[in-house]
Amino acid sequence: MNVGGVILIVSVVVIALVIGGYYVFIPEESDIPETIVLDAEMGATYELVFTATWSGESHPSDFPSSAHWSGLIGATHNENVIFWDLGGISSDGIKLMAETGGKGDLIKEVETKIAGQNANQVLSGSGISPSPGQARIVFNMSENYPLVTLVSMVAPSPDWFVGVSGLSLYEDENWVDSKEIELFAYDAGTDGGVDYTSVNVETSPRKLISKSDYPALQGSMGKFVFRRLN
Ligand SMILES: [Ca+2]
Repeated sequence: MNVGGVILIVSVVVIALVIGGYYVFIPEESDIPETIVLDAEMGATYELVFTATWSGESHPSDFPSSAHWSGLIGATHNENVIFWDLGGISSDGIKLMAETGGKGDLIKEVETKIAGQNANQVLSGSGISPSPGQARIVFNMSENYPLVTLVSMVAPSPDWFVGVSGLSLYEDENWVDSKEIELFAYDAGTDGGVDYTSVNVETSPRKLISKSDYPALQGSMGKFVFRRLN
């Protein structure tokens, strides 16, 4: 073998090692948006994909022309707090979210719980417009705050929303790999409107949060899929 051949072989091997090493050492975090601050002390990082299937095909009766979903809003927290619950009374934050999609009051409620060390962070993301469609957020979980609450308004609607409350991503002393939640419409009990575009009818006192009994809104509206990234 001549010298040129040896140099060629050595070069190929070195390049292969470099390329191999390069791929081996790329951190998995590289596909997480840079805006996410990683603070995963004994924690985990998750993505949530909200897939809305609500459409003129799935819910043909009265399906509104401007069907969309308000921006995702919620929190990571511990079991000392409940931001909403089926059979409970809506807070001002849930009322505002369910009636208008506004996040402000719910953010204040989460911040109060953060100050009391019962919540860790506000979760906030984009909505979906039009529906059907998808939205995605990436967030960190800490072992002291293993629960997720996350909601989005059915829009337009009087006070209807979907979401999860106190969903645990930590089970049997481990972070779960994934969790899929089928979404059904709830009625926040704060507005008596009976169809998508009813005028505002303040419900006072507030009724209990319940599954929507609006005939046009029965069945799955979509799903939340939580998936552990690292
Ligand atoms: Ca209502």
